[in-house]
Amino acid sequence: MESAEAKKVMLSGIQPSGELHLGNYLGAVKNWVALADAFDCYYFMADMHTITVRQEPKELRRRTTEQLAEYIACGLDPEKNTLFIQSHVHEHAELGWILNCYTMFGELSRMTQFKDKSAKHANNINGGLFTYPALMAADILLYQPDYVPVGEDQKQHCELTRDIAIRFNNLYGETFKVPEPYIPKTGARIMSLSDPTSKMSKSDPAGCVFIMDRPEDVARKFKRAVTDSDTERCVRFDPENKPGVSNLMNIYSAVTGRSLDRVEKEFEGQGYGVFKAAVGDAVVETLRPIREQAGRLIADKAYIKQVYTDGDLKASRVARRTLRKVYRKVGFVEKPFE
Ligand code: ATP
Ligand code: LTN
Repeated sequence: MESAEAKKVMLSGIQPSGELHLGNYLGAVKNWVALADAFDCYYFMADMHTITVRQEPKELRRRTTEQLAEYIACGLDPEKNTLFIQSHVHEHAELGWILNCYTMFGELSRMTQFKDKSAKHANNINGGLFTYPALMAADILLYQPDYVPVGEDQKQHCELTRDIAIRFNNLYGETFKVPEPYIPKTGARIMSLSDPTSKMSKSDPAGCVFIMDRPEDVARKFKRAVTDSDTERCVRFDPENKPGVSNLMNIYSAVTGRSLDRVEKEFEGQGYGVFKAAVGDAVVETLRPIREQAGRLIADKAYIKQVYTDGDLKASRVARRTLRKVYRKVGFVEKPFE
């Protein structure tokens, strides 16, 4: 039998900056669930990243524990996955500082997420927003993962993490495993239902379907989804010329597991109205059990606390080991007492 030590390691995180949405689920969490048996998995609430944009403290606290309940409701079993809160494991901040010193100004300046967020929050372009990728590299490298399952938009940060790890290893000898991003074939980039040329995001509630939305709201959002103004009016996958319909096909394919070809055949000769209603129904049925289970778990505060307490213990043990090695390599004097 394969021992836990021999399993490959997976790690990922999501910022509790808003409610979990369909893009987060299809681009990230759904794949985490599928991989739980084959890998040693670590998933966390990236609350330290979240404060790079101003938050209401009470809301951040609520969303962090609710996000954990939603992870579990999506199928992440706490017995099989280490689920924790980033700020509980202080090694993230400590390694984050060190990796800041091995990350170049030019590299940070090229990050698309920094450019997007600094345009969106022009009155608060703080240092944390800029150095965010060094903290993300620390989040990852502390756990020596093989893969980082994320949506398409995080590929650039994962590549920078690899560059930082390689740079450090070249200077000090093998210290970090160099991880690879793990990006799904369908669902890696779900677009907004109100503007299919921009990605579905928490900051655009109209075009965003939240995991906790009521079924009638999910159905309504799909009925109102922007389709394309071409004269053809048929369900065909063509992201360039038919971004609205192609996005809905991608969503339908991801939730039903049917191929895009099969989806095209299924709706042959049907109008957009029928198609949009069918996608809405399929998403409602996918989200229904998740929403119901999340509701129950959110109410069970003692259980949620137990899960993040256990997660903290396990994650801290692993993180401490890597950080100790890094402190030694960079030349810090060993602390006499732990
Ligand atoms: P924000 O709206 O603040 O930019 P977000 O909705 O992009 O946030 P994140 O916390 O940044 O959410 O992302 C969490 C995970 O979900 C990441 O792995 C990211 O790649 C994935 N993800 C986010 N949006 C989408 C999307 N529209 N399609 C597919 N995956 C997505
Ligand atoms: N940057 C990510 C969230 C995130 C993350 C990570 C993802 C923070 N640390 C480590 C994977 C691994 C985002 O904004 N979606």
